[in-house]
Amino acid sequence: MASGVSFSVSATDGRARTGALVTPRGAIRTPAFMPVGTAATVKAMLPENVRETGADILLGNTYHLMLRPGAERVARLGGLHRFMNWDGPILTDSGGFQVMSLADLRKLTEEGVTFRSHVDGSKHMLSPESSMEIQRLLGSDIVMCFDECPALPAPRERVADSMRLSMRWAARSRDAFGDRPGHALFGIQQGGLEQDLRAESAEALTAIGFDGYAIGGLAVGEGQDAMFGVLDHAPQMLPADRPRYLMGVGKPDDIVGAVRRGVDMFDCVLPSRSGRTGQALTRRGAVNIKNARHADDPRPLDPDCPCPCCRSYSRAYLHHVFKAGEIISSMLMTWHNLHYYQELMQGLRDAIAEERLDAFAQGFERRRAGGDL
Ligand code: PRF
Ligand code: ZN
Repeated sequence: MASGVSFSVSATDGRARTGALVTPRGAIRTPAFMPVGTAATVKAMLPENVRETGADILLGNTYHLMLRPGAERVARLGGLHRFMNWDGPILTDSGGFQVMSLADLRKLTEEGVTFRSHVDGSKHMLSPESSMEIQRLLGSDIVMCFDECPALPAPRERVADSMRLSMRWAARSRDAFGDRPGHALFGIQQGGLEQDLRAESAEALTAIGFDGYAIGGLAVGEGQDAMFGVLDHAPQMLPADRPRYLMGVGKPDDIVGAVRRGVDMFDCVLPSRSGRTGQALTRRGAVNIKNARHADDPRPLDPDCPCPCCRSYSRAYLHHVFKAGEIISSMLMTWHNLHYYQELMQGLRDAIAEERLDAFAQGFERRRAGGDL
């Protein structure tokens, strides 16, 4: 591993692991959920409040920050941590995946990808080399390789060609990253739903050698059964002594299923985005605060949740401020959702440490199936 960064597994339960990824900016307890701070903010939350929900690390995005405010500017202002007032670790995604989903007029070549900004139409280029440089300027603690990922379903030949391009880009990312003590570089496995392509990708990445390994190319339209089918094998293909990160996942039940299959790290916009659109995620499933049945309900979202939203505000109030378009609606709902995710991760970590993950997962399912109060 890069000097100054270490990963240790302290307990296992079946394929699930708990431990810590330690960086100079702090330890990341695993399994970990990383709130998404795309544009140098976890929307509607102060960074100190994100920390209070129990988050050890945030995710930032190369694509968004290179376009606005620009990586050079962030570097001049002291780096992303100082810029956004978050002193814990930050993982940055490399940009390729976001270019493919957000940018206009994309052109993909062996060299990289050219595209027009979705913000102002300006023309840009990203390559393994420029992505490593931007993530260095941002001051990212965990840098992701530059990769490419087709939406599923896709023909096998398209998935194979894309995976092999991503593996050539992984080698170029490794070379361009160089040796940066205290900073980690993660490779990204691709290969769609094809087990042999996943294995080929894992071998290519392991031969290059990374500080951690992501599983990319999932949660792109294949559905949970297909995703779990891949996760029945993919994590085991990656080195057991390195963290495994499932990118862009997921719903609470996706996370529980992936942890049971050996995944250590997650990120997803779901808790923050759904907080802004009026959906609360609770141990009894999703609650749509827009629903008229909440208008006179004096109870909190979840009576057992100790978050500031549930401690002090009723469903009736949350319904009202959502309907009125008040900013506090996004703040309170996001706080609850992020708190719920972090509490779920702590529950998973404790259950693994005490070798009772099966019972934990059963209780998790039972409460969800029971439904909202
Ligand atoms: N690659 C990168 N970022 C990602 C993904 C990927 O495959 C995904 C897929 N779920 C989300 N974010 N670089
Ligand atoms: Zn709450």
